[in-house]
Amino acid sequence: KFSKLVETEGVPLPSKTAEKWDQIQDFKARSDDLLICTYPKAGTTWIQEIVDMIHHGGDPWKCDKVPIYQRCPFIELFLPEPIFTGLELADRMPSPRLLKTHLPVHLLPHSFWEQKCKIIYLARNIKDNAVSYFHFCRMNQLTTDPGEWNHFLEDFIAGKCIYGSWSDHVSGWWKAKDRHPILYLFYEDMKEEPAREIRKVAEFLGLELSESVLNQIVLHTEFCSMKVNPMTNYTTLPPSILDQSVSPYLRKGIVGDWKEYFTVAQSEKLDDICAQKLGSSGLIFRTQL
Ligand code: PPS
Repeated sequence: KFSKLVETEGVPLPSKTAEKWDQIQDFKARSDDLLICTYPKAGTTWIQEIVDMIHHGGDPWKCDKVPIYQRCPFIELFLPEPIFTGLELADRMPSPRLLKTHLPVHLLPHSFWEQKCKIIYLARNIKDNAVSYFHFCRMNQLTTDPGEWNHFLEDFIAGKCIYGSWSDHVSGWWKAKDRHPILYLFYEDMKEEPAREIRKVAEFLGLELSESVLNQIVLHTEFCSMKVNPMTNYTTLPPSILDQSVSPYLRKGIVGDWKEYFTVAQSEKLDDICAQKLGSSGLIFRTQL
């Protein structure tokens, strides 16, 4: 496989990302950049498409000319030549840019803080996030095989997956929102009432949405719409990168799929982790309620 994991400042990252670490840290954010930040598989593609739709007044024809990963470059991603890298794409892009990262808060390039860029963080409950990550690791041909579910879950809990510990990620960004312009959203809230959450995003961006534009965005970004849209479902990448015959990139898109995978003991273990790591922070996920 293309990329092994290399520990970078305490966080496992793909070796290609680690090799270019200085370049990533020197990234020149612009003050009107909007950064979308998530732990992997929290619903990044969903919020990316929502924000791009908001920027284009809800017009799907304007949005869906190119794949989402080109409209919203993933800054620390390095793919095998001749495919783009995130930094190159971002550098070429006119402002205002929409950018994506999975970096934990302490590894974000400093220029984002210096430029006071707006950031949207989307979090997903630990159990569904783990299941989605497991299937992604199975179909992602660039990183090592995750093995069986039980084995993967142990690695996930130990923070050995790419981008490290889920709880450090969600809680680090949660704390940062008190000091920076960060809109912190939850996948479960978006599933419950997408229109309400889309309105929050528009408000954060200082934009107003008419009812008809809002409805259009809700319809265009529903799971079933995005699943069949080649500009959002990643089928434009070859199977040598993402093998969708193993598992589709937009797999199920639901809350509670974890119940199909977890034993009672595993579920209790993750509840304990959330209680210990998030307990005093005020950060509460639906699975904990
Ligand atoms: S990545 O690679 O980290 O950027 O992947 P990411 O987009 O964060 O996560 C993929 C999961 O998000 C689900 N998804 C959606 N759910 C509901 N509605 C919409 N529109 C939507 N778009 C993406 C996707 O199905 C993956 O979750 P699972 O549980 O695996 O289906």
